[in-house]
Amino acid sequence: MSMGFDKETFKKSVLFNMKNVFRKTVDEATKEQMYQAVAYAVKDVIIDEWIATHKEYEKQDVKTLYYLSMEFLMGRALGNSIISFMAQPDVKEVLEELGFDLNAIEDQEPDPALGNGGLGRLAACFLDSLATLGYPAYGCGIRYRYGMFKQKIENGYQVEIPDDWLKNGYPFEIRRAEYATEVKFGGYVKVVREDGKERFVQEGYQSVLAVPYDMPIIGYGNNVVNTLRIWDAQAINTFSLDSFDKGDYQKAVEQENLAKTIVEVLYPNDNHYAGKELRLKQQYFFISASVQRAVKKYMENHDDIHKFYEKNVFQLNDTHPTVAVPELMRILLDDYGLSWDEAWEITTKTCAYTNHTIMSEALEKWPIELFSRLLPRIYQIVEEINRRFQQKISQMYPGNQDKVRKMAIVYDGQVRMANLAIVGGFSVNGVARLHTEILKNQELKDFYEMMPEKFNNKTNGITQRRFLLHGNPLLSEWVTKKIGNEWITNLPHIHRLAVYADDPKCQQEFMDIKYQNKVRLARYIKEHNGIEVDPRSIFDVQVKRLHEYKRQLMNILHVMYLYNQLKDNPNLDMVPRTFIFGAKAAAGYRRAKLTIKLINSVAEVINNDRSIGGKIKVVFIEDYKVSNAEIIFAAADVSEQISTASKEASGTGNMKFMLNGALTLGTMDGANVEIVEEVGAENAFIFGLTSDEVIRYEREGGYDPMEIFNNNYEIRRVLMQLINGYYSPQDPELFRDIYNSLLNTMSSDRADTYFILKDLPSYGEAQKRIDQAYRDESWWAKAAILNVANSGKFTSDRTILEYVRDIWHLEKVNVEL
Ligand code: NBY
Repeated sequence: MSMGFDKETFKKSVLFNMKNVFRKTVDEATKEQMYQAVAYAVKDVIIDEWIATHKEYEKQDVKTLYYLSMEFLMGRALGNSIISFMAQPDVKEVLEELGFDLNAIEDQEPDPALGNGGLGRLAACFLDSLATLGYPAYGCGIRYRYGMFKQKIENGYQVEIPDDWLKNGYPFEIRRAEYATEVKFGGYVKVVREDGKERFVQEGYQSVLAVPYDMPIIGYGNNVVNTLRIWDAQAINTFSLDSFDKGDYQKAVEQENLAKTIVEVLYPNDNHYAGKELRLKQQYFFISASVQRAVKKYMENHDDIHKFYEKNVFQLNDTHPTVAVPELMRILLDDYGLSWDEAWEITTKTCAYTNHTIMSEALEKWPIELFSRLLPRIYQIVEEINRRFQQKISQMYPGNQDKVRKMAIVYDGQVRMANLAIVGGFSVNGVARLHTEILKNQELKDFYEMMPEKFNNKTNGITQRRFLLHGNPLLSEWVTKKIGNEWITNLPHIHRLAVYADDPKCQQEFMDIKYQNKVRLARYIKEHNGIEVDPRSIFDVQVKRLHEYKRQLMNILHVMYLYNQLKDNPNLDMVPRTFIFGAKAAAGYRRAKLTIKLINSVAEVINNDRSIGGKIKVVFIEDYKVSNAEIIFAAADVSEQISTASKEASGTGNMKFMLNGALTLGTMDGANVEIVEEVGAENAFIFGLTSDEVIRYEREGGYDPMEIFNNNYEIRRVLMQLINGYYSPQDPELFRDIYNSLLNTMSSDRADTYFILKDLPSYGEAQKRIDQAYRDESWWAKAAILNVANSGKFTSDRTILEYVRDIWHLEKVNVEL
């Protein structure tokens, strides 16, 4: 138990906060008020540790990581915090004594959803591991007024509802007005000559005030509390008579608007670059504020800016924070008067870049017209970085214009952010072994040849504290009963479970727990979707963002195929199956939204057909998010990880399922490769083209889906049902676009870009193997236990230790109270 916690003190604190915040006693309080009072009481518990942690960092003059990310998909803080100071049973008791149920209180918290999907959630897992391992780190991001939209399904269609997560205030955050910082946009650059030297000054600009809010990141049982710092924007000189008089009325209003719009909303695209001006403003806004603050903080306790990199490291979470490179250069050149070479050495020793995708539509490229207008001084610096880099290319590859064309930072009227991130830092990493190899050998081949020493792999991980300890209390207790609790901070220890995999009693216990978790999910589905599902059926789950490369479409086409088989033969011998989907589509991604409609249309027909004896059910869970994800992973039998090989950089959902004892049905893509390596191919269901095969086809201009359409009757039958009104009698043309995308005909893309028809037969075979395998309960239980037992590699603690060893070089800190 953490030293800061005492049950009676905690109870008093809840009562005190209830009175102080709401002017109420506990028996008058609503559940929402109770949640707030408990959250404030939690803050009371950790506040001294939070202060002590930062005192200790200062005292030891530690090197600090700044994890720069547009997204932090934190999920609820309350339950996780209570677990971190190891007082869950006590808090539960206190609440019971006050007449409340802890789960119901946790349910009152809005999910802070300042992220889209994998990339944002990875950032959140990393912060958890950093604090638990005791490493000095800040998460730096944006305090979006509206996070990831809430998804409603109406008539089978996705409807987006604004996520007003700050509506009732967020009790865990603290506003730090004392660190407010000005960020400048637009205007022009003036050259000032001072004692023989040129200085560059931005004039005629608009600016906003960046105001940070801090959230505590609580380490597990170690008194360490790190900080997630997210920036809000405020108008700088709220418009005064003064500026009105000077005729600056227009500008004052504009600045007011800029502040309001800049942090208004998270862009809901994942793996897709949209090129919106406001997005670039968001990027520079939080980066300028974070970098300015990091430099100031460093200079408060040091006198030599040249050694900045010895005490600071910036990790760029994808290219979105890449303006950190020219922004640090700007501060060093313009504010500290360093020479270019001095500034460049510091910058390139401070910055490191993580790549999360090879999808070409995700590559960030800003038109120089827009970039230079918004960030005139930054653009000059980028031009100079580019000029010097092009010179270097020419030296290394004399006369090779092709190399310049491919690697230049500014080219074809665009600033290429990935190239800038690679050149401006000392490290480039991919997020799974296969992904990093593809970067080195295909996408970033030229850079790898020129600077191989920068490239390294860091296979992603997840925090077992949230995704097992908090999300799956039954399994978590069972594991601890069998092997002790060391797995909580040392996941590879969970391998000790392997010896129980063959034990019939343990198998039974494991399957009972899985069953209870399925009952819990069934209850959730009944409550939220009004659909009855049978917890004795196989729970086959695909939850993740909706994207064509992730191939939810292949999954539902297979369901349509199975349904046809059942209609032909209602006595078909199959284990009842519940196909569970959960996915948000980017608001402007039409085909993804149509796929959601298709899934719901198929569900509607199948779930209401009594003739198939309930052998298949299809459920689309509304509003997939971190809080219901925890319930879903715990209840899954089958984990669908079926992306087109080479497209999913890593995946992290795959790891969460494995940790909860689901078997992977997947392609050899991303981290699936390493999952199979750990658990053994015999304990997973692998199918489909390999990444080499996909890449070869792509080089040759694709394959011919029409051949499959011609020769495979079952596939043809399914595809025809997309256009004959089978699932949309009122509008037979509804799914025409999906049909066309597979076969092609008119669209500009290659037909079946993601090899869905190509992989469908082998996917169907793998599904059959699952049906057979599940009938042998003992085999299944053994394989499931072995999945849990072999998940040790996939803790984000391991990932962080590798980043620390190879990139960040941080020292562990002990915090005593
Ligand atoms: O990052 C995901 C990858 O798809 C997944 O394979 C990997 O496991 C995960 C963590 O490394 N990428 C991802 O989630 N990307 C985004 O969410 C994203 C968001 C916005 C933009 C691009 C990508 N954007 O350009 O606006």
